Amino acid sequence: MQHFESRSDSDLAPFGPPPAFLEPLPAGRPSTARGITKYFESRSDLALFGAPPAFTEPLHVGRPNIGSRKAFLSYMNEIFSRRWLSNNGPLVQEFERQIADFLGVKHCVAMCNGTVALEIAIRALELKGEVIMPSFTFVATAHALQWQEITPVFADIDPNTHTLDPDAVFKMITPRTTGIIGVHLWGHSAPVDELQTIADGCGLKLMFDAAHAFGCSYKGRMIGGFGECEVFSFHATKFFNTFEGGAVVTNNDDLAGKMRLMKNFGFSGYDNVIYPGMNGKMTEVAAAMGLVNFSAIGEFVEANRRNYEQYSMRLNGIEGISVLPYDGREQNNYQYVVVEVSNDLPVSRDEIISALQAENVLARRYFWPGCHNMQPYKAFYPNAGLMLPNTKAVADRVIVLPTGATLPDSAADVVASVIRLLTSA
Ligand code: T4K
Repeated sequence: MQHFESRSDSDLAPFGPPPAFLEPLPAGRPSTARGITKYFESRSDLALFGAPPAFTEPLHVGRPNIGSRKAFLSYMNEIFSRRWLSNNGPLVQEFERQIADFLGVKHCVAMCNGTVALEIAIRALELKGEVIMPSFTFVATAHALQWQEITPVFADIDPNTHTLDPDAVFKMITPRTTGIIGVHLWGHSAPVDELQTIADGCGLKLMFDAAHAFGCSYKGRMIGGFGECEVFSFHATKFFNTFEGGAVVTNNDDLAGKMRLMKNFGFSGYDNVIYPGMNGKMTEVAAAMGLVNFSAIGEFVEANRRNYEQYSMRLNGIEGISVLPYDGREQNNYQYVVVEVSNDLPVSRDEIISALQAENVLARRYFWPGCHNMQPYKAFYPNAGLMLPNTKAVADRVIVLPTGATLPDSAADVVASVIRLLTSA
């Protein structure tokens, strides 16, 4: 087995950069592998060793789900006729109403992306000093704090759920701590009740980065109504997208009012600025995309669920490989198919990714190596890793696989065949 010493991203695509995903694609699903079972009989059948790739087009993690083009184009005509493109237009207002209803919350404040939504929520909650969060998340969670000169303090995760470990959170509290940001990673809820108990007991504010968790529930209630507020991302790569977009949802009237001001420069009516603010507004085009996609989320969930079940069925039988399970008692969007690779295998996680990428299955190692190993956090807090053994272990063993409505049926077979070949001694 070939070993790759370097861990840079370019090494993970041994045949050069993947073809651009922005190329116009033919209608329908990407072409499928040829005769999968027969095709992968020996290692020489792997693209890593020179065989043609299993898929002629790249299968991306985060390939956007797109609802009715016709409905979207009809919204575009409406927008052009109305000549109202941004600044709390009618489509944004309708989008906010539908999302708040769906989540069962009082307020949805739509924004231009999830990161700005996080920044505004953090600011509106008046967090300062130190805020505890997981290191095992997309770096935007940490940046939203650091951007406002608040210190992100990284607490370790539970290796079984990949979300914050409440005991670890408790240990990181100091007199400077003002809040906790739980992350519902992969759409799996953070330990909401336990974090709320800690927050209440220590006088801290609790909010959630729910970027991955639109359409998911915690103890039967939709994620969105927990903590002081919850923040969604509607980025193109999310299960439900508005091209770029985000929202803060909350049941707190004052907080919602404050955030509405903050996302619009602090304007309260013409020429009247009553608050420091920025530009966090969602456009009408984004809201139109949101409305169209919102009406298709049932189909998106169904496609993701099918892919997750296929992957689980094919992969869970392979020694040392397991798919992180979704809790069937909850509502899930199944957007992240997360595979864990045991350290005991004769092949490393990164070698598996290289082999999959060679087949045009562009698997990712989210969220390696953890925020604490990225700049500026690595320089600011060089010893943070000492408190994060589970973060390191999980970040080193995770692979995220492509899913979504356009995934070919054969993807799970290909991935399983490749991994089976690599892991057989
Ligand atoms: N909190 C959490 C926990 C998050 O995961 C995120 C975002 C945020 C906060 C911040 O929310 P936003 O401000 O983004 O709304 C991607 C996304 O850009 C990012 O939104 C997302 N998390 C993160 C998990 O994934 P990258 O750096 O991995 O993006 P990139 O360009 O490598 O694209 C990901 C994959 O998607 C690639 O395989 C290509 C494919 N893709 C991408 C786009 C944009 C497509 O097939 N079509 C597309 O249009 O961050």
